[in-house]
Amino acid sequence: MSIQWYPGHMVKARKLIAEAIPGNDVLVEVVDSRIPRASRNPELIELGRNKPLLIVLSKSDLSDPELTAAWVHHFEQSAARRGARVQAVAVSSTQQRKEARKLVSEGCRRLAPVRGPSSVKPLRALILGIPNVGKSTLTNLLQGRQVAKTEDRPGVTRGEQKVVLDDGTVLSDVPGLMWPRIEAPSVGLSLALCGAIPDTAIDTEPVALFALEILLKRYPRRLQEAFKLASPPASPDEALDAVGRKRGCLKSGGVVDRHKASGHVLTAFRSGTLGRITLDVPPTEPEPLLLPEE
Ligand SMILES: Nc1nc2c(ncn2[C@@H]2O[C@H](COP(=O)(O)OP(=O)(O)OP(=O)(O)O)[C@@H](O)[C@H]2O)c(=O)[nH]1
Ligand SMILES: [Mg+2]
Repeated sequence: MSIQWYPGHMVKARKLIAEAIPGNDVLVEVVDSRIPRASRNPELIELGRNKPLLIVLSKSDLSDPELTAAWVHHFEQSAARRGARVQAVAVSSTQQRKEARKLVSEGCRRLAPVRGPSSVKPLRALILGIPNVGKSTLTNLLQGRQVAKTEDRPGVTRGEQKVVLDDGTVLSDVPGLMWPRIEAPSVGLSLALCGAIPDTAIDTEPVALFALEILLKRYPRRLQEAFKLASPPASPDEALDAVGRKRGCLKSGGVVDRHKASGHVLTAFRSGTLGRITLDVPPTEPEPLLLPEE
């Protein structure tokens, strides 16, 4: 099944971002650390091709720490092989502001050494990425107070918001940008599962089945424990029915309400109840990821 979500405001967002890129020294691309491959927008990669890039893996409190470290390594290795000006760091909103500030500002300084505190010109960084990955949350974390509106739904930020940090860095938070055609079904499902596409734009059952398939393969005990299932389900379908029965999602005649059961699976995944999970596994070899070239 294919999942697409490209509402009208995305066209405006794309134009705004394309116009903002040239005026910045570094692009800070926020990707969801649970899906570092699926949450990279190919259009943003293309638009930012000639700019130094700091890849920030967000929501690292929700992803598998070992795989997050492996992704950071992978991005930097792939970039080093191609002589690309790319750095990668992982952050979380649960982190201390000082620590996040240090990671991001050191990454930016390595990418644009002629800007910033030692220069008369302040560093200008544009925070971009797909919707709901935590761009505005990162802006607030770096600023140390709530300056940008955040909410747990995609499409919250609608315009550009500039913030000046106390070291003079000018940060711009912009709307999240999706791309018009998501080719791989697994990418659409991953984006929906991680909340980058609103539940109102999708059928939640295939998304829950996708999550259950991964859980059964890679984390079967966690699934059993989180939903207190007596025995390990044999298939995603069986798992969804078992979750529905456990959570009392029954229609008349005792039939499981699979839509309601799907909601429980999605909530458990997104809230971290199922533990720290990374859906995208990094390649073992550096791959020719789309990155800017020196
Ligand atoms: N657990 C966890 N949640 C986070 C983290 N960062 C952001 N969030 C949550 O993710 C949701 C989206 O955050 P936003 O900062 O609004 O995302 P955004 O990328 O600005 O979204 P748009 O403006 O819609 O493009 C909010 O509910 C945040 O609280 C994080 O590090 N950990
Ligand atoms: Mg935002």
